[in-house]
Amino acid sequence: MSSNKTFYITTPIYYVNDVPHVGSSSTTIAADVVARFKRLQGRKLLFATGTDENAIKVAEAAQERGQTAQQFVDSIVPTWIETWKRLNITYDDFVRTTESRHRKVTEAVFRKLTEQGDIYKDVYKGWYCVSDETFFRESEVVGGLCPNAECRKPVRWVEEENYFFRLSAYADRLLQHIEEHPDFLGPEFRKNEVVSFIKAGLRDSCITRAAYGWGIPVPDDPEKVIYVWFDALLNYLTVAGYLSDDEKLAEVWPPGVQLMGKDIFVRFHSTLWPAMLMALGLPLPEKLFGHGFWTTEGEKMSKSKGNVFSPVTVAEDLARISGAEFDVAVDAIRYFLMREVTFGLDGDFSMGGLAGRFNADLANDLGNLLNRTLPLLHRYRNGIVPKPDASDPEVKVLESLVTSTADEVADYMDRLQFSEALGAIWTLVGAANRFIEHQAPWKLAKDESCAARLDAVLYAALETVRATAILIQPFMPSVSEIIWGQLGIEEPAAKQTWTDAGTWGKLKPGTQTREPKPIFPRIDMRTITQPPQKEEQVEQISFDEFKKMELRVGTVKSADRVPGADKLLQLTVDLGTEERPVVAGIAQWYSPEDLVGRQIVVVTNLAPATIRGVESRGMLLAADVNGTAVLLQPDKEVPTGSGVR
Ligand code: ME8
Repeated sequence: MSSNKTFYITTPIYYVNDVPHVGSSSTTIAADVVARFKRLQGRKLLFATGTDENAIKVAEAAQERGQTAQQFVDSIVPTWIETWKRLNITYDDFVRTTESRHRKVTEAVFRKLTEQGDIYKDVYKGWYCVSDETFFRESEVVGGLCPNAECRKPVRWVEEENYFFRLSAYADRLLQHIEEHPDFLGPEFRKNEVVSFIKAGLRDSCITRAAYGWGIPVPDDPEKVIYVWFDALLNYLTVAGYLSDDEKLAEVWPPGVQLMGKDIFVRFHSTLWPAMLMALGLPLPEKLFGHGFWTTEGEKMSKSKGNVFSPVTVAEDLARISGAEFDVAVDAIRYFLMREVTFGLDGDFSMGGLAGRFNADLANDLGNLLNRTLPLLHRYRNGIVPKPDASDPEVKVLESLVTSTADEVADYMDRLQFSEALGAIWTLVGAANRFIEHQAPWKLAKDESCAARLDAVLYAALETVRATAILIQPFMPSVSEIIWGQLGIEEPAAKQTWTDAGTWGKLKPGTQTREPKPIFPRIDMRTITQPPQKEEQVEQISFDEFKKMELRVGTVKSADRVPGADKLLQLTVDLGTEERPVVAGIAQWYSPEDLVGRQIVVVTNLAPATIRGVESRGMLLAADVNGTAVLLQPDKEVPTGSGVR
C-alpha cells in the first residue's frame, strides 16, 4: 500500500438507544489513538464513527416514550457527539444511518446485488432476537431464549417471505482470503474462531424484515425493510464516498483498520461484511480487529445490567478526587483503557484501578520526571534550556534509548499493541528518572566546577521530556500539549512528527521554558470507595498460628520478566542476611524497572516452589484493589531485612 493513500479507520456505529459508556468509548478511543499516531507519521486520515439508527429496538424504545423514531434518534445522537468531543476524539466523519446519503447507498447496493443474483427471495423461518438484532437457527435456540450468553432475552419466531443474501456462495473465497492474508483478522486467536465458524457451514443470510414503520424500505417492495445489520455494515462505504464520490473512494478504499468488539467480530464483520464486499467486487479491508470487553467486577458493562460507567462522569469524578484538570482526567482514562490490558483481551474497569494507575504511572513515573526537570531548570538556569553535551556516556545511553523507543513504539502501534507501546514509553520514562537520580543535578549545582556537566544533564533530561511529550500524544493529547506549553517550544505541538520524537537534539538551547505546574496531583486512595466485597467466610487463626509466619522487609536487587509468562516477574530480593529469588504475578502492573531499589514486604518462610520453571523462595505482599495488585512498602526507608510484626 502506498503511503500517499489516505488511511481509513472505522469504529462500529453504535446503537443509538444505548448511552456511550466506558466499553463503547474504548473502541472509539483506540481508533482515535491510531488516527493521531498515523497523522504524526504524516499520513492522510479518514477516521469515521457514527450511529446505527434503523434498528427495531430503536422504534420500540421511541414508542415507549411516545415519540416518533426520528424524534427519538434526533434527541439522542447529540449525546454521542458531545461525549466524543469531551473525550477529544478527532473523527473526520460521523455517519448516521438515517441520513439520505446512507439510504441511497443501501438502496443501490440492494438493487445491484439483486440484479446480479446475489440477493433472492424465499421464505424465512426461524428465531429473531430483537435485542441483538440477530437471526438464529432453530437448533441454536434452547428454551425460547437468545443463545448469546450475554443476552438471554426471549427470541421471537419469525415466518415470512424475505430476501436472502447468498452468503454461502462466498465461504471458500473467504477462507482463501483469510489464509492468504495473515494480517486480515486479529487478534490471532479470534481468527481461528472465524475460520471454525465458516467451516461449520454458512447459510444464506436473511436481509429483510416485514416493514414495521422504521428502517430503509426494500427498493420496489415497500412491505419490507432492509435488515439493520445489512444496512449498518454499508455505513463504511457511505463514508468512503461509494457511488457518490469516485475520487474519494479511490483515495480511501480499502480501510486500513476496522475496529470492533468481539461481540460483532465473527458473524458480522469477518463473515457477512467481507462477503458483501466480494459480491460488490470491492477490495477487502486490510485489517479487521475484534477487541475484548470491559467488565465491571467481572460482568459485561451494559445498560440493562445497570453497571455502565459514563466516561464523562468518570472523568469528572477523577478530576474532583485528584484535583487534576478535566482534560487531564480524560487523558488518564484514555491511558488506562489502552494500558491496562493487551488490546484484544478483556479487562476490568473500576475507579480503584483507574486511580491506582493514575498515582503509579502518571503522578509517580511521568509526574516525577516532569517535577525533576523543569523546576530544576528554573532553580539553576532561570528556566533557560542550556547547551547539550553528547560526549557523556550516560547521555549517549539516553539518546539511543529515545531513538529506539520511537521505532519500537511505532512497531507496536502498527500491530495495535497499545499496552506494549505505552510500556515501552514508560521504560524510557523510568530510564530518564534513573538518569536524573544517578546524576543528581542538585549535587552538581553545589559545585561550580560541575557547571558544564549540570548543563548536559539538564539538557538530556529535558530532551527526553520533549520526545516523551510527542510519544504520548496519540494517547494523551491534552497532557502532551500541557507539557509542550511548559517547555516553551516555539513550534506548536500540532506540527510535530513521529520523526521528531525519535530525533535527539531538537530542543534549542536558549529556549525560555515556562513556569512549570504539576499536572497530576496524587489521589488520596482513601477517597476511593471500594465496591462492597462479596461476603466470604473468613477463618480465624490463633496468635500462635500467626506467629508462624515470618514477614520481612526486603530490597529488590533485580527484576526480570519470566519468559513466556505475561504475568510473572522474577525478582532477586535482598533480605539483609541473604538474597532470595521470588516470583511474583505483578507484571501487568509493574515493569521490572519500577521495582529495582524498592523496599517490599516478603513472606520469607513460605515453602519454596517452582513456578514456570523458576525457583521462588518467598512471596511479596500487595493490596488487591479490584484485581489490581498494589505493592505494600514501609512508610519510610528501613534497614533491609527488618522484621514485620
Ligand atoms: O453492535 N467493552 O452496536 P453497539 C468493550 N450497531 N467494548 C464494548 C463494550 C464493552 N463492554 N460494549 C460495547 C452494534 N462495546 C452495532 C454495530 S457496526 C456496522 C454496527 C463496543 O452499540 C464494541 O466495539 O452494540 C462493540 O462491538 C460495540 O461497542 C457494540 O456497539
